[in-house]
Amino acid sequence: MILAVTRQAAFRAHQVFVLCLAGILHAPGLFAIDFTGEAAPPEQAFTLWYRRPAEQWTEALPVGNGRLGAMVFGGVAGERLQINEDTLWAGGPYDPVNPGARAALPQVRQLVFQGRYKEADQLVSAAVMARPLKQMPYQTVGDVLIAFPEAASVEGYRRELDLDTAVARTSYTVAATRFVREVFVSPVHQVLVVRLTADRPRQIAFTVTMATAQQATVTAPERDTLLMSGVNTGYMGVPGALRFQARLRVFAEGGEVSALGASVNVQRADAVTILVAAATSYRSYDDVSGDPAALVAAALETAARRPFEDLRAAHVAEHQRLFRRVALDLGTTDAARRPTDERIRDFARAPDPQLAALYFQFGRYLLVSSSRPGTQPANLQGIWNDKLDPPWGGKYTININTQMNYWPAEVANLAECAEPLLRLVRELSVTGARTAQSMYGARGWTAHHNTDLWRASAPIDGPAWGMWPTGGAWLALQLWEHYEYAPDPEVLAQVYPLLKGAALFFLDTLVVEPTGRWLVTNPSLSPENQHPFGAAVCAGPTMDAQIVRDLFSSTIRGATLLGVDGDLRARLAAARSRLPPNRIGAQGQLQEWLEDWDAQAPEQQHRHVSHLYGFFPSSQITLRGTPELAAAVRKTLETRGDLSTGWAIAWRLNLWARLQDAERAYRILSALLQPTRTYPNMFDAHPPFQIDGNFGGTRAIAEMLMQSHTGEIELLPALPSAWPTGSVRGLRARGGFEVDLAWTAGRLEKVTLRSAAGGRARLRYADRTRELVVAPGRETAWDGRP
Ligand code: FUC
Repeated sequence: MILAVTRQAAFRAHQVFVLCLAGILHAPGLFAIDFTGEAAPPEQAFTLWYRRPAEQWTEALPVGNGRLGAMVFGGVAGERLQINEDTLWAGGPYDPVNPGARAALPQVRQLVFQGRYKEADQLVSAAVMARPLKQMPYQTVGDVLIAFPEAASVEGYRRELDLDTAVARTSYTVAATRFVREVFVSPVHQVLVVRLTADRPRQIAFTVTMATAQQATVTAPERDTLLMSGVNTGYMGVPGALRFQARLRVFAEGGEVSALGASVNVQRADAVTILVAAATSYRSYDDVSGDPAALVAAALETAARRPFEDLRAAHVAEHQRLFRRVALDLGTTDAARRPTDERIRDFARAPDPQLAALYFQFGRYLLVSSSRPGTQPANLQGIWNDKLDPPWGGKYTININTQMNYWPAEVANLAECAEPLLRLVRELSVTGARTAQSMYGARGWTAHHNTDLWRASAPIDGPAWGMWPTGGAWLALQLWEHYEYAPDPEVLAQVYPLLKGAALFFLDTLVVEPTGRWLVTNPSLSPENQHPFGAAVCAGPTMDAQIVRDLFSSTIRGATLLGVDGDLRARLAAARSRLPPNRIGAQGQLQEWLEDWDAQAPEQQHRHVSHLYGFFPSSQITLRGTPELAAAVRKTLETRGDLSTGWAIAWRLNLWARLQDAERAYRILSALLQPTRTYPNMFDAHPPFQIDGNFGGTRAIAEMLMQSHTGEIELLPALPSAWPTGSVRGLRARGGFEVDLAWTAGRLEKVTLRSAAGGRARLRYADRTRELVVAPGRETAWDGRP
């Protein structure tokens, strides 16, 4: 039976359904489910688990294959699977450059150099900002909702996410029948898979529907099939240009399957597999001619030919290929036997080193599940979002957040997961070349503080956020870092043109500041921080000089390695020598602006620590190389304070790890692992949810154990007393090395280095150094002794 459901009707039905579920699950009285008989902890230590279904979205468990994602609630009366597809964003291809920007910029520059910052801000606002002023948001597909028969009492309930298999599992007993429900999203077969089983025959019964707030219809074209078909929404005057489909099919073993309105009903089955595929018509940032109907039909057809066990085995094998590269043991206490939400609640009170290891592996799990070769990069929420207009649009904020998402990729041995970032930069270098030309009359390419699915690159939101031309350059530098970890000529050939384009933009737009000494960016800002003169817009903020210095240096190095662009190298070197240096201000701090304004800035504890970029993730400033500047970094960090929200704490944590202050770093990690900053499902709270803090925290734990930014591999540089004994296998260091470490009573026992290509490494442990030569494909060890 085919039944068309309007968007409103579907949404209303969805709301009623969710309300009913909420009522059944949580209302005391008639329909309240009594949870009795506590389930034991799962056997696999790297598992998130709970004794109650999720009520809030931030309690639900994320699964994903980089492209397709779901949040699993694990209810008993009903299951809610909130679905995402990584190309379902609002709008369509657009170019937001303000046509008046180029004419206005000379006057803006002049106002800035005259110190008339508020006027400069106003002119940027009136004539330079993008049209529209906002970029397109990332959106949810909708929900798959499964309603089960009433149960008054449930025994031995457990809901879990096994990070090692990437399978979410809900299990419980009702009336002497044990039910098990497994959910995963296969990177191999490109479908979401739900498997329902029971330990007695003919016990499985449910009704499944799909609901969405998108402009879509839900129909049941076959007795076992549901089809959601819709279009995305327009936003800020940019019309929606995408079509999308989600297609669901039910495969029952035994029992009866029938369509009932726009739902499928199953009675008396022994076991059931549900497959869900979703796709949009997005092909690339300038092409929306894809065929979502063909894509979902093909994915379902291919997956439907395989028995459930094969689908599961293929999924687990592909997940483990990446996930199992790193093993981390920081020690285990009794606390590790308790449910995850209780451990987060108590982390500051009782020793629970395994929770930090779980947080590290969860970060790796999230990267594998939200960013794989061929998918979109992980956005502000990875791929998980239940809204049409999520906080900050769920976009790519490139003045810290997107960069932080990829901070763990190299060191935590998931380099492939950074491929979507490489592609994003390549695409931005095309849209950003238009922006460079039409806004600035410059060569090369630029992107400001934000981008979206359509690779918009003009300044948005307002002068204090958007008027920052350095976001693209920072992204390009992450690709250089990718090369440093695996120095491969093919990677260099891909990355070099992107660096060169970013560098050309600055060669053309840097201007001499009024004293005639320095070449600076103007207009720009120190991300999102106001200086004392009523604006953020300024000339030559420290972070810009740091990023441009790194950019010129790596472009010169890349050109030298490739033996190209001799003239350009010379021009870049000359310009680099005129960039303002890192300077120490009157308070002993690292100066945030060209002049020493720091002590007068209105927000002394601002969440951004942009000018500390030079210390982390960059290595322009190092503990042993530039000790005075490193001391100034410390002073700035003291003023900024340890506590902020999610990602801002994670950045501080990485900085303290680089300062090699183990106990301070651990204290900040403890602040990150509190309920105010880590939700029960371990998602990072930058209230609400933002995934960057998870990734930043993961990188920081690696930085505490091993650092490789100075040309040496430093072993256990910030090992806190809370982790006296432990081991790690499979971290990666710059130069193409894999590193295993084992330590006891706070002292290194053994380091093992591996290298596919072979190489020479200089190791540092405490005050000792040692050179090791690793033969290609072999390993070499050191016990850390003289
Ligand atoms: C930056 C931050 C905000 C938020 C946003 C997505 O602009 O300053 O706190 O994280 O990105």
